[in-house]
Amino acid sequence: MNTESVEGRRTLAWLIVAAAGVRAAFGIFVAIDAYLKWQPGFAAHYAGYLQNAANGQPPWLTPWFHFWIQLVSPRTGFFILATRLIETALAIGLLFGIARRLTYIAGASFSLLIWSTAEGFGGPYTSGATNLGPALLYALVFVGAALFEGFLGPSPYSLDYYIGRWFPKWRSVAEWKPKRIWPEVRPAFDWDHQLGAIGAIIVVLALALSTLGSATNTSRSPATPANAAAAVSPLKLAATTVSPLSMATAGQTTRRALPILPPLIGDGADVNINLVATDATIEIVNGVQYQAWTFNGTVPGPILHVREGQTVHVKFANNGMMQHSIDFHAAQIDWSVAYRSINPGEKLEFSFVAQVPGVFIYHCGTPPVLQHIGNGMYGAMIVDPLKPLPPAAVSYVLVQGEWYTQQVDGKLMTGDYNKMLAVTPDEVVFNGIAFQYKDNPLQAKVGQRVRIYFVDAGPNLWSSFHIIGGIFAAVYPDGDADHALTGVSTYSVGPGQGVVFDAIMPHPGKYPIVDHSMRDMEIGAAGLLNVTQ
Ligand SMILES: [Cu+2]
Repeated sequence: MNTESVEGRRTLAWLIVAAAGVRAAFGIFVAIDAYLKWQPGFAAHYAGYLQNAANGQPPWLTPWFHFWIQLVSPRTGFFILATRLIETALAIGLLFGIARRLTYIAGASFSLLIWSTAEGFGGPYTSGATNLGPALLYALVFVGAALFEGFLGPSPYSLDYYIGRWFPKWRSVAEWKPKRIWPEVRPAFDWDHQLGAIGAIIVVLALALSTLGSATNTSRSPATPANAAAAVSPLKLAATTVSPLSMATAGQTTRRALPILPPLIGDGADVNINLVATDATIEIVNGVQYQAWTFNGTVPGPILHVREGQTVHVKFANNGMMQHSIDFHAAQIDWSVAYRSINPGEKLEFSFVAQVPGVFIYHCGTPPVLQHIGNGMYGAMIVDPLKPLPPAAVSYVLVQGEWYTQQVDGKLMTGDYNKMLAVTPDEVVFNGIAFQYKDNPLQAKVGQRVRIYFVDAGPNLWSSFHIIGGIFAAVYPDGDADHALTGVSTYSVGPGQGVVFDAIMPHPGKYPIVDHSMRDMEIGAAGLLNVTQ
């Protein structure tokens, strides 16, 4: 354009004002984002969001996400600080127009990195997702702003302009064409008009971006609590509303062995336990699979049965894809040593004396623990008391847990960390599979004492344990004979707690065993006790 004519100068001046307005408006967005990054919630959930993004991705992306998880997991502190500093620098660079060339390059690269790691590629590249993802939009805005300002040349609405006049070498980080002749500031119109224009551009962009943001967040599916939770999350993920229960195969559930209390691991003073953290695809309701993180390939992990006073020697190996650990509620031990996280391929050994009888959870304690328990890393340890409970004719072990899912493909699900945070489970289950004891009931005889060792693994919900048509003959909170309660119909078991329930059914029949929290019963926490003559 002819910048010598008054008309040409006026047009150029307007475009430079517009570019400054776009940059400042975007700077406000990035500044808000940077502020949120400095909040404690970001640090607390950083690893969870990264792993959440890795879930539900197509198989060809698996190596990329595993590379990042391996890189970031042992060094989350560094990556959290780096993210905070980069975002803050970007916000300052945009708002004040400092080192704009560097800011745009760093901003676009950083947004692409977020898009392809923490955000999980967003976009129509994963099952069930159609949104572009804010990180990709951010990258496009950085590129667009760079092109716009590169075309227009030096902008008097930037600190770069004044630093460059005082210290010319600065122009190489500030401008796309640093050799261009820097004009004197010759405003073609007064400051009132220019500031008014910048303000108007900021308002228009704010409205446009917020509309766009809400459109990309809600375009995929009808509103549900889970979607609402995902929409307010600082990082978007490709969650779907497909429920595993809605995809369950009709008909008889696969028959599995009933969860009968196994014999003691050993009779002597010492027992050995081998546990391996390993990824496994398991069934969570008839015909629907879930990519779980497990102990020894099952959810719950193996039932560990020992006796009060025995010394338990634990060998723990990590064959998973990220750090894991093991935490025994039956132990009294320096947790910072015994329960420390180990890397894939590493092993860990420790011993403890099972001094306190009862029924206890064991679980992975690697942050975010919510995600590790939520993905299936839990099990039950029973420590028989020296002063025995009344003899039972039959003993079962039920471990209650919750599944928070997103669809990978078809009837294959994976974990959804945002749902875990929002406590919106898709299933609440006994021993990993919804409704499995409806088709394959626990068995007892009339008048027999039937014992249920019960653990609520959570990770989040209390269980209000009840047998419909029955009153427990005894309830032993924590599984200790000295804690016996009688005449209890329904008893609360908190996340991480274990309780022993004794039932003696006076009449034959099929008695529902439920979590009396009705929602949880509807979504899987229901089975049957079949009492025969
Ligand atoms: Cu773990």
